[in-house]
Amino acid sequence: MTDTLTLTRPDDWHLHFRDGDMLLETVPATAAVFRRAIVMPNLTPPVIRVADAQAYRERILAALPAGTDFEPLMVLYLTEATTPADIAAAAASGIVYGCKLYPAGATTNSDSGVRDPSAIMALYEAMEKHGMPLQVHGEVTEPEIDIFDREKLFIDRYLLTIRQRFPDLKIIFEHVTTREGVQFVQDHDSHTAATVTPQHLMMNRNDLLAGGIRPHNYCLPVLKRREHQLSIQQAVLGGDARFFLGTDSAPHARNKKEAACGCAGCYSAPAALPLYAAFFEEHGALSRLEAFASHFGADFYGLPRNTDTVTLKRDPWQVPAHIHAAGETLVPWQAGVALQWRLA
Ligand code: OTD
Ligand code: ZN
Ligand code: ZN
Repeated sequence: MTDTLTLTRPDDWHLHFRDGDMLLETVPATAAVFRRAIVMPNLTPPVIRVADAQAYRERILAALPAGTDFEPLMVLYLTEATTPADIAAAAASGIVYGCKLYPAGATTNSDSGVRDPSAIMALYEAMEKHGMPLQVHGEVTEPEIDIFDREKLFIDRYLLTIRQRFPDLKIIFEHVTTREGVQFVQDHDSHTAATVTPQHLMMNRNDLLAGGIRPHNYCLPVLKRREHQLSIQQAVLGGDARFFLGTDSAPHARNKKEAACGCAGCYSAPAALPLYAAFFEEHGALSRLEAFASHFGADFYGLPRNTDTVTLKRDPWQVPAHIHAAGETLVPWQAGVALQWRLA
């Protein structure tokens, strides 16, 4: 049995750091493991212009422990007021690595997003021209559409057209949750990829709803049926390079999650790599972890792979029951669960 595992240092291709004092928790937690992260822009107010991204980047860097070489990869939040000139400025900035499409109302702080994703063709065109990747939250938002069908409908209604009209645009289908999402990525070329969260790999909707409602497993897009989980697992375990690590780690205070109307989001950063390692090991595929965590994402974004390494040791530990941060209590995802792998 392998007892140490040394990997190229991984990157997190989808992450929510939040802002203010919370950065003192989230930034060190991620930088302890990951060399880079795609930093989601859904703050209040959102990160819309290059100047917002620059200022947010500085706040993140200021929260780094001394001697850490973590690099935040910033993202602009597309709104109905975003212009092709904003995209050009982002491309020229050297700090922006993508633009995020939030259908208005789809997830936390998405109210400033786009009501009609087919009404911003000029932005996709500018992104294609400037080599700016498009990160997509792929769900329709009409209240009458069943929440379990929203991802598939988004693909049919919007994404296939965008994919066809802008063949050179890099599209990342963020936090894929359905068989149809997996299929969409697999049906297209090397310009189409998906990030995969630990919760959508390791869980299905029974883990949210059977035997009691479990608010700490509630995230958006919501966990789906087991058959969808299996198709995500199959793509990842098969070593398909278009599927790579993106935790979607998204902390909310405990009282906001354990509530009558609980917030969506799993704070997975404190245990992210050991959690993914547990999944790969459980499926006899530990040798596939490195490419998923450390190679495929960088290759897709056209960035160099990291040259340093991290080491995991087989040394059982428990995900902490709670973490105090910014005057709040956070319950990390999988709190109390015993994990075999620990960062050396
Ligand atoms: N999903 N929570 C959040 C974002 C993500 O859709 C997402 O990317 C959040 O709290 O920011 C969540 O459940
Ligand atoms: Zn999302
Ligand atoms: Zn997210």
